[in-house]
Amino acid sequence: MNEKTPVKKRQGFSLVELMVALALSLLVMGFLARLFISQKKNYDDQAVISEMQENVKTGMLMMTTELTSAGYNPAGAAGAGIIQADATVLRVTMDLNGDKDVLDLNPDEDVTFAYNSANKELTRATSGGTGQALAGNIQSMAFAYFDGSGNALTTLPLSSGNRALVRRIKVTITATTAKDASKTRTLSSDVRPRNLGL
Ligand SMILES: [Ca+2]
Ligand SMILES: [Ca+2]
Repeated sequence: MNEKTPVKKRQGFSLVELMVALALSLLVMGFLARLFISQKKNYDDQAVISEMQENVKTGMLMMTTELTSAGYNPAGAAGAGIIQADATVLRVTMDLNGDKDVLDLNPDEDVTFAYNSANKELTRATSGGTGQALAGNIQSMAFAYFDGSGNALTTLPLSSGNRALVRRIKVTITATTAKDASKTRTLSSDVRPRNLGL
């Protein structure tokens, strides 16, 4: 029996093997670290985007719900309707309590939605007062107006004659994140105030 060969085979790792093993594990660790960082960034981005979408969806829903009642005029004597219609300002009235005026608050009968470009906010004001923020981090907001045949009424602000023709309002909002202005989401919604033109 030659005992030298088995002894040699039982030797531990050579320095070269150790170096190779170390290099490989460093590569694997580096890869895993990069994977983890990119996963975490994806997750953070998603969280920021969902927060942004919630913010803009909530603001949009509150606005469109209220706009649906524009022109509500059950007593036929309040003169309710669209008071101001511009690209970034929309003021509407409605006689929600049916007492022949549009002056009452809570529920508010005279509401203005506007885009505040300085603060990047969608605002809501009552009775022509100061707007309060409904949603922040809004990069842009635009109202578009259409008549009963679907034709766009494009001369803004609309004249009183054109305001009376409005049957559909399209709201488009582009929101961004506070952290990163390059991430945006655009949301559009159509409102057909059912009392306009009645
Ligand atoms: Ca009223
Ligand atoms: Ca009243």
